[in-house]
Amino acid sequence: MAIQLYGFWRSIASFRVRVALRLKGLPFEETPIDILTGEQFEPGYAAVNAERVVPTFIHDGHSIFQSLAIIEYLEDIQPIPRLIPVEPEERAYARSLALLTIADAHPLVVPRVRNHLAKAFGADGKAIADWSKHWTTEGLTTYERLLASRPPAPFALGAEPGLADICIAGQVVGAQFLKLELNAFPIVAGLADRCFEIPAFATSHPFEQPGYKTARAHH
Ligand SMILES: N[C@@H](CCC(=O)N[C@@H](CS)C(=O)NCC(=O)O)C(=O)O
Repeated sequence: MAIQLYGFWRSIASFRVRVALRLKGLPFEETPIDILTGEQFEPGYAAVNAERVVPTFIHDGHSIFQSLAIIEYLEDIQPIPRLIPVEPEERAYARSLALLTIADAHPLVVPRVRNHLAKAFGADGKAIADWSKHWTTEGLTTYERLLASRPPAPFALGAEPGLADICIAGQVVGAQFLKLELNAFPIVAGLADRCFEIPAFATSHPFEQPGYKTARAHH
């Protein structure tokens, strides 16, 4: 059955799901929800996703949200190629690396948090950018420490790219949005470079999405 994805070009969580779908060779159609203009709150989409966020994944009559849940579902319906190792310890390590950005770093820089900083605390554009740079750098710093103690070979868990690499590459995309230098994070940067040599990653990058190209043409 056809796979439909509600996403947005700039959404790092949508990026994660796009890469997983492409690594698994599963065709999908993406419907954009502009989370910068507030389309996520319109009644039509609010009925699709109770959390009013992207991505939402629709397959076979099921609707699934949260990028990690979606990627684990993909792993269940199409186990090859594996994105999450089978051995319990490796599986836990892959999920730990994933949650570092999904649960800890990325949620601090999403539009609803940035908007709340402005509304509730009067933060201006610079203060919000500094906030985002701080938390994005924290995430990169932790990834660099982890990858230094277990060097990529050549990907985070071994020979093939998987869930952990998708999440680390997404954290690097966040740094690119903020024009952060990656010099202090050479192992993370090297891993991301290897990922973006792979078409599934390269074609899923926010700047490769039609919505980005349209937005840029209008500015
Ligand atoms: N933990 C969620 C994150 C979902 C999320 O926050 N998505 C962002 C875009 S990356 C969003 O839709 N934000 C809308 C908003 O903040 O108002 C996941 O991994 O799917």
